[in-house]
Amino acid sequence: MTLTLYSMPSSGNSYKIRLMFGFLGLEYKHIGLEYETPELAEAHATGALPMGKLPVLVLDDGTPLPESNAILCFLAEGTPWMPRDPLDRARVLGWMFFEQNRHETVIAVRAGIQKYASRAHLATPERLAELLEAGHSVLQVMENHLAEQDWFVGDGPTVADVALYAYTHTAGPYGGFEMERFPSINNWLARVALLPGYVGLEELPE
Ligand SMILES: N[C@@H](CCC(=O)N[C@@H](CS)C(=O)NCC(=O)O)C(=O)O
Repeated sequence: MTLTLYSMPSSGNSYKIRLMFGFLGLEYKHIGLEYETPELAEAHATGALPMGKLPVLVLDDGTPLPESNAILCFLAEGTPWMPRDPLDRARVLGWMFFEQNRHETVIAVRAGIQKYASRAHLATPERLAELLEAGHSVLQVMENHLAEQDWFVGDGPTVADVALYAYTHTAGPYGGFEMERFPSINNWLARVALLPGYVGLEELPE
């Protein structure tokens, strides 16, 4: 099966999928579309992005699958990265919903409004302070959980770890969050980076 991934090189949501491909040791065709480029505008115009966002995984029959966490679940099905036990699967999904509802909307947003020129007007001192406080409370939820166990669900890494790793590992340098307050998160980040097949955010396929 030839899988094609439309991904944004600088985006954590897209990085999740590149990281998952690395951990699964799967080859894929990569089409990089960076923010605010004519190539991304063309992908929008031609309807290549069904929900209007990246990443999108395209199956070999041409079926497009959008939404990063849905793509993770699809790729991980039948592997140890997605538990078979119904309760553990639900726990994995719970952390992935947490990631999209409470984590990405704060941690990634604080980084994004400081990084992308077209969003700089959103980076007011009030908004940055609000996002800093909200981000620290989200990170504290993760810290409390990881103080008790090495991985988010069960005894090994799952797609919940992949989903949460993407924006957490840049929360300090890009988002300005005080990561020294979260030792269990830092130990978990180091554990993820040591897993076989790990690829960094900036390591794009040929
Ligand atoms: N919930 C979506 C969010 C995807 C998303 O927001 N993608 C952004 C980059 S992080 C994007 O495609 N931006 C380009 C655009 O809006 O044109 C997911 O997890 O896949």
